[in-house]
Amino acid sequence: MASMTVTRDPPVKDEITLDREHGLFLLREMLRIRRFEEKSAELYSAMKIRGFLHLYNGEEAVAVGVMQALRPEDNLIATYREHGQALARGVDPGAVMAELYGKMEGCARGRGGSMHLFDKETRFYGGNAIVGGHLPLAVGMALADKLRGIDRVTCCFFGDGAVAEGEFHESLNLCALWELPVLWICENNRYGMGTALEYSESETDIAKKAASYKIEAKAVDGMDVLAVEELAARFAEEIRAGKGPRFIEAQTYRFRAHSMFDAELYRKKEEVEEWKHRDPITILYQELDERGLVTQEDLDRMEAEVAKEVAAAVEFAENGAWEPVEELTRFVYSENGHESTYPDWPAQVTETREVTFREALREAMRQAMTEDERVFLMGEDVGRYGGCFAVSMGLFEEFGPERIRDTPLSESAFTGAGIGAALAGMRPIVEVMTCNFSMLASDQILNNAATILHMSGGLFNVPVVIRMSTGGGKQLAAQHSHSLEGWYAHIPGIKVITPATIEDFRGMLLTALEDPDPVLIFENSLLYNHKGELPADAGKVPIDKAKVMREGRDLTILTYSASLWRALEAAETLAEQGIDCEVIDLRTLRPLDDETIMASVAKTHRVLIVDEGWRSGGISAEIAARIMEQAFYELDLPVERLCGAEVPMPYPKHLEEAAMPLAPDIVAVVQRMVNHD
Ligand SMILES: Cc1ncc(C[n+]2csc(CCOP(=O)(O)OP(=O)(O)O)c2C)c(N)n1
Ligand SMILES: [Mg+2]
Repeated sequence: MASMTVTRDPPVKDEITLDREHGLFLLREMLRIRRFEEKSAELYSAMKIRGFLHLYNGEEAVAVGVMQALRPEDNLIATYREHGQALARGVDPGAVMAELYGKMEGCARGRGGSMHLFDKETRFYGGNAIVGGHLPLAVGMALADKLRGIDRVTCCFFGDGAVAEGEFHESLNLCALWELPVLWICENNRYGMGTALEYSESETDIAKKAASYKIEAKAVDGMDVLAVEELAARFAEEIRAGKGPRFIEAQTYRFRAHSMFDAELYRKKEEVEEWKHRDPITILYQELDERGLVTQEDLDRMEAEVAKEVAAAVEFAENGAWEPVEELTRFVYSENGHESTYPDWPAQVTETREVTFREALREAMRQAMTEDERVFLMGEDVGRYGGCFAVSMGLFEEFGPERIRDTPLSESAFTGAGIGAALAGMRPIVEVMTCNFSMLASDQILNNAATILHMSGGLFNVPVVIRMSTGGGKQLAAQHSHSLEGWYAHIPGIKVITPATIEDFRGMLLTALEDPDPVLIFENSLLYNHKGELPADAGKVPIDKAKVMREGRDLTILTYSASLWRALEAAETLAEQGIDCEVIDLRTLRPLDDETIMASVAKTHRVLIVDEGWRSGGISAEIAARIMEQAFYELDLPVERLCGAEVPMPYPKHLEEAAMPLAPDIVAVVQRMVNHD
């Protein structure tokens, strides 16, 4: 384990072998970023570039210095102030400028803009604009490499502002705990927008904070490219030697405003001027000059070359095309569909055996891990404890701690790590104990998993599977019992599936793992103990189709998850009274299978939606609206909804039951609807 020392001694400059060629290269790299950005500011004023534009002027030595330590096969992930990193990494300046313009030729097809530069060839994973939100992704990318034995460094840039975010602390802990090959670069430019570090941190020594997680951490003069390069190279080497993560606090300063909207009321002009005396470009020029390695002519020639390069980038962007509006919804989901690995559910079931839904799910995970070495399970207590609902019981002993990974309580970090590992080519299954807890990871799910494919213009997909329990009925009160699947179904970019049968508990997971995009699986905790007949050769099932579970002619009940069994029970009671209900298991809330729903509406002309989730703005409202839009004239009476009561779930049994749509409630509503005629 790395020692936790914070060292601050300046690098021994004389020991840095600096030849003319390399010195001029570094100078040119910084100049290139500086001139590119000055031009960007000009183009912003000319309204060619819009949105937020965060410039890097003053901080160039950090990106340029660090980049010298990286190899082509290394990963890079950065914040929204990332033009410098992208250019220094070798992303084509024309593609960067076109991205700033929002043109199709941009490095993210114009979908990301200045804050979201992506590039596959240079392994540049954004451009991320949620402060601290990309740190868990770096953890996951490095985890993917460690699991596969790939020798690669993941380098993650972020600002001092991120240090106050929970994701910083969760990520550093996870990274240090698992000894992952991440080079963390904190660009401490002393401000997070207009808030100086001393107004946001009780401890302003950032390297010290990193060291408290047992990560070897060092502060460096971020205005001195040679110092940054020297430290980054040493740290990268140590990471490659298997010594775990390293952390650099690069002390720097931005010369311009936070973004183009910033009036800079929070700092004095004199302060900025003072820092400009420490301009990284001047510092390097002087250093080279002292060593007799540079001349004014060199600088003039460089300026001319850079000006030409920037002009060419602008011309490229100017000549670029706008994405046709018809392409608007491209890259919300991958276009290459499933890569089929697992056999389908057998058409004709011959031999079966009775197992619980929990066991069926466990078998699916076992099969996936046996057949695909990219699959691993990660979450709180999934290993040594066996899973809080005992779903993964025994898998730890079978597959070991690398593939059945117990995580610290850090929903955001481990869910984000799953997303990062998926980005890097793994097929992680992330288990979140309950959907209530998933709210702590909602940033990762909503802002990362659901957006990256689209934001990167189709470059990077996220094949992660996130499982979580849902639903009430166990007297677990208001922070363990909610049904939030409908809330997640609101989000484009993810798929939301809700297994209710043994086939689906077993087969949906396998299909989800083949899906190129993020899939959320909501498992009602009451169903884990259900038993069913599992075919000997059970395989995968579709995750985009609803299923008619009971044919009927008088009324359609649309439902999903545990409510399916209540609806089927109600249908039996109603059948005894001569009311013949059709019961449909929606199975998937996003995408909804409109075809199956509308076909049933056309058959029965009456619809009741049963949803354990809350009514207002819930999935039942969406379904009712779709029926109105697509099958209004088929209806004999208004669509009705039976939903969870709009209360935080209460603890006492009788109140909990009153808050959930149970079989007798369904019977009563159906009777009223049918007898209404
Ligand atoms: C989670 C989150 N909160 C707030 C913001 C708004 N915001 C954008 S940049 C920024 C300051 C971040 O400062 P720092 O991390 O130091 O990076 P710098 O801009 O200095 O490079 C804030 C508050 C955001 N993008 N994300
Ligand atoms: Mg800052």
